[in-house]
Amino acid sequence: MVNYKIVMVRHGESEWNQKNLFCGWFDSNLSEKGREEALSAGKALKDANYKFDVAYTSVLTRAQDTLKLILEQMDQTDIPVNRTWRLNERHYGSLTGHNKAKIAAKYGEEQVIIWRRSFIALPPPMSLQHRYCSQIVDDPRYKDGPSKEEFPFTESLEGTMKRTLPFWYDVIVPQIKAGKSILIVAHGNSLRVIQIMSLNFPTGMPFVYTLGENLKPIPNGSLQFLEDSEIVKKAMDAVAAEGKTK
Ligand code: DG2
Repeated sequence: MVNYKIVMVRHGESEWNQKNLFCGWFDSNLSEKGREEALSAGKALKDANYKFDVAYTSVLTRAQDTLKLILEQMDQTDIPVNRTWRLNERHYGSLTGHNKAKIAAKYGEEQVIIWRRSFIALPPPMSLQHRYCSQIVDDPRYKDGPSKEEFPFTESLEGTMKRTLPFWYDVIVPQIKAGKSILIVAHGNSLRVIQIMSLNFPTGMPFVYTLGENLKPIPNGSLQFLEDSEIVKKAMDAVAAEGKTK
């Protein structure tokens, strides 16, 4: 059985993570703790003897700096690094820059859970008058995309998935299949949509999603099918093939 492995890392703690602010497309820097986290991620990967052929990241500084620190720590700064807005964090709309706890106090915790984790819920869009709007929209890093029509002013997880998965399938999957060793450094939600939404869940096969303390998925093997892995793979391949012409 062919196993494909890919290493994914959420960036180190940003200054806005530290302040508990909705960040989205705002370009927050890494905090000191975030830089340390990136260095220890690099050390762990180096100790585990990972050797990468290529790396992918978003156009946001917190992800790029994390990747840079990881590669420096691994003595692998010579590999190609590709940056794309498609791996950006989901756009948090008008919530950007607001404290998550204060927003929960104002609108209720339930509503904040919906805004953060529902697949379809859209945070209210960022208005042109929003404090951070022009800083984001006029940022020259977006001169090559997204287009004016695609440029988001808020995003649901579904919207994030729709702009992230084309990059996953068109660029990353062929590299994985070609046997390349790949590192992706991105964001909580852009990684979430890749990991979960790109799975072709087969019908009628129970899987166990193990949640640790605080109801967060455990880092290793959080998603396990009860069925034998060979059978699961066949079923997933069949689901993936449903959308093909032949
Ligand atoms: C966080 C994620 O994004 O927030 O935008 O605030 O991964 O870039 O730090 P990241 C943000 P939650 O969806 O976990 O609230």
